Amino acid sequence: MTTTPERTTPDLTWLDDVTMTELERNPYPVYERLRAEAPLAFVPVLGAYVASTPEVCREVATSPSFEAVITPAGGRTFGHPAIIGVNGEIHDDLRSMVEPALQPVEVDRYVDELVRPIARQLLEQFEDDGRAELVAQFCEPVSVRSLGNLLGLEDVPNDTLRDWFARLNRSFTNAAVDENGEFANPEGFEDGDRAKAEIQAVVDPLIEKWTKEPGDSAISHWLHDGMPEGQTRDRDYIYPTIYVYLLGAMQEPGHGIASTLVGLFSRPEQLEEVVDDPTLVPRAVSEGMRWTSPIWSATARITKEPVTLAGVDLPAGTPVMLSYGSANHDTGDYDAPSTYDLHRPPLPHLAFGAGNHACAGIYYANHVMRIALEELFEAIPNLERDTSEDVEFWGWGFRGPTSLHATWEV
Ligand code: 261
Repeated sequence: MTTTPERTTPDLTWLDDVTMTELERNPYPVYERLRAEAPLAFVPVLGAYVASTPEVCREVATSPSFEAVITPAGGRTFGHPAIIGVNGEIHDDLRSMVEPALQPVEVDRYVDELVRPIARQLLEQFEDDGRAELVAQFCEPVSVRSLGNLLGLEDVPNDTLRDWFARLNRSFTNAAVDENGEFANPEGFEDGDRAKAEIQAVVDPLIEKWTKEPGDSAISHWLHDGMPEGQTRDRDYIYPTIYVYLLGAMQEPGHGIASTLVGLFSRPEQLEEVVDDPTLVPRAVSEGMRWTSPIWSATARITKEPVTLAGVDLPAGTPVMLSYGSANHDTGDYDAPSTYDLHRPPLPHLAFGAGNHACAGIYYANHVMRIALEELFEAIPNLERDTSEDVEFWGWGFRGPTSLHATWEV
């Protein structure tokens, strides 16, 4: 007698107890279990399927049976047409709108003279203090001031740009749903709505100015480039993509810088190597992006037709969330993935996504993070983590340290 091997459906009832707060505090234990038991699984609190391994994330992001869709809370926050959630001609147009300023030859032309003086000026404000909270005093300001100036928001203060990304973030990731699939915390979108009203009060007049008189800011180019003579893109058409920038592009280089620093602080001998040899900074950043991926689980795709993937039958029109931050901790690809290690084999990771919606700002962001860390290590080579203060990471959609206290001898 022979026994036929049976495919056992894993018991995933434990997923019913997963809460948004738990995922935001520390998503790794839940996702470790998902990767082992069900790399494509319906997560009740999210009301959606989640892809948690590199293989399944890559397949969902690159398969012609899927196309882009914005997450429900993301769509509630940004509206339509946001570049991350559209397809076909609108996506082609929005990519052609944002890409010119992000082309490597173009970035190489401006990025050093944009970012280095900003980093230098921030460092001057605290390098003689012997201590700093680096997230608020360095990582976030470098990120928002650099992109703010590129976009044409020179007159918007750092703290305003930081406040905007934080409020858009909380709205965009207000993902919890109830048993009927309705948003569990609808009031969680209200502050994002107020932030958008404040943003429009500042950006509308700039759009009016640049519509009449084109400037050299990125947003002015978004209005005019590729349009027939005398025509501009409508403000309602570009606002959702402005919000994409004011959240992700403003916030994530700061997360990347801060996470890389926390990773290096966890390996003091590796921090010393990087300080002694700044050519190692790009590797340090790449490992930081793998170790704590800033865009941890904020994008999605939807099936265009019935699809069977990882043993799961998905009807047409099924959204799947891409948990790249989990994929980047897969033990199939990485030894001891929760350890920061500058010297691990430099395998590609998924922190910038994959497929036709992969990050358009990858080249720009990597240079911003590199230049910021070069200037920090040059100014303060004897930087240490202040171990009297805890480092707490937060976020499921977007993830990074909430603060990072450092000290040094002056
Ligand atoms: C610039 C990338 O910004 C985002 C990416 C994914 C989700 C939301 C974002 O604002």
